[in-house]
Amino acid sequence: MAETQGITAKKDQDHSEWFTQVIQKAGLIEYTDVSGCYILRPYAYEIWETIQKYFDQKIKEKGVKNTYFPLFIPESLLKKESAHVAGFTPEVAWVTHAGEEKLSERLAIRPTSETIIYAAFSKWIRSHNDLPLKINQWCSVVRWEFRNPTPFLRSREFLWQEGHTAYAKKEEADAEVLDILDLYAEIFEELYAVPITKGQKSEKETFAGALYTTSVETFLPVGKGIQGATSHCLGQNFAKAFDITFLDEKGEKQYVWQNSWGITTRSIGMMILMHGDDKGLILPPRIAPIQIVIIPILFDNTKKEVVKKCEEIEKKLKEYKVHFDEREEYTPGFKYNEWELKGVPLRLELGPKDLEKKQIVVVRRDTGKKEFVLIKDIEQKIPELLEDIQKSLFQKAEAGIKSNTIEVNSFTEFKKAIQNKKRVKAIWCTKESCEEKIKESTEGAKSLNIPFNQKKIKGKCFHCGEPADSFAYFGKSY
Ligand code: 86X
Repeated sequence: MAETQGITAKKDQDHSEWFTQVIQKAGLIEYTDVSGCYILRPYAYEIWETIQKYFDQKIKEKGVKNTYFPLFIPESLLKKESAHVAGFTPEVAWVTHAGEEKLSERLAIRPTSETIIYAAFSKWIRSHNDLPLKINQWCSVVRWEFRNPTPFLRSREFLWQEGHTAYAKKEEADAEVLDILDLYAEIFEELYAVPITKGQKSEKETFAGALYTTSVETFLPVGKGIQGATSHCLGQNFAKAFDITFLDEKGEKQYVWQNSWGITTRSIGMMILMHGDDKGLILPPRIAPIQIVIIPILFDNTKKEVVKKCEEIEKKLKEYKVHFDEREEYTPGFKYNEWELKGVPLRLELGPKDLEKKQIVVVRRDTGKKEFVLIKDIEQKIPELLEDIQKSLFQKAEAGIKSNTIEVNSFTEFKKAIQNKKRVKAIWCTKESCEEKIKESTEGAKSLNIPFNQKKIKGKCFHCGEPADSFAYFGKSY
């Protein structure tokens, strides 16, 4: 079993090799013959299902309905709102033929579905009674990236949800943008145990079709910023391009206010990069497909009793995702390594000596800490431990981000901090022209976002010296 061999690369020395080994050996990803396209094996897909289930329920509570739109978008439709598509066209994959027959019009494989969805919105929305309209779809999209593809982080096909909504009033749309952003923040912080910063994207990083773009961002131990999810207020840009209008209470024709928002399977990659170590994955209990693994220490003369006790314990823990590893062809030590590699939060070991003492050995994946727990206490002790692991993973990540963040006052300090792979906090004008210059002279440092959680200040931009009223985070990024 190739996937059960240990990780030979170190996370902080040979980072990308480490990532490649972890995702394959832990059984998350299989490569295929198409560059940039990867198999999400059940162990990865189960994580995505947990995210789906959580988010799906939350948006349904807000009145969002799921739909499914076609994969193919006719070229003329994709290019209708040209402003937002212009920069992206090199990434679009096209279907040109059916069999040997050339199609009369090329069909894009959806890179995102604004155009096809808003063409339908313009048919469905007539009066204020048709609003708000809130739909979502879970699907895959294709963006033919040319930068080196990486599973989860930059794949040519990936899974996501895309939410698309239309409102009569701008204030309603504004409120939803932040509501959805809060849900994304919850996914990262509560499920993935990944601390994020909520904020607004700079002019340069705003989606071209949007009035403004908000995001959740984190900063990884390798020294790179990464966007977790985005929630856009599209204003009336698409409404005007696709003629999405309604008659208000006074019978006057108005354009709708729209939002779109999405989270992708990239989020799984962020979690892996945040928590993993030299032994492999470390999965937070709330998203782990297996939360507890039970490993029996088997000897011929005590096997029956030990297995029986393990099965009893498995039953006691049926509220959790438990796996009893009964395989006899592997040693306990081999199994420990394998489940560590797969990131299972808790390992329970039980042998004849433990049986005598009516106890079980419990080992945490995150700290490696081992303790003996009386079997009668496990129903009380296990949930405490799982919660503690969830919490400490978050706290450790948070401390890491904090220690990797530097506040600067000048561009000289800024460049030095970027070189040292830090997240940089700086008072900034937020202008596109300023960001372009920063990017050029730092080999690609970008703003992450402008955090919402800050007070307006009267200051000067660290780079151009123009008046600035807020700080932003910057970094090299994924
Ligand atoms: C931007 C905007 C938006 C719904 C989201 O961020 C969340 C979910 N959509 C997506 N975007 C594009 O519009 C786009 C368009 C084309 Cl044609 C493309 F090839 C790539 C794209 N990438 C991103």
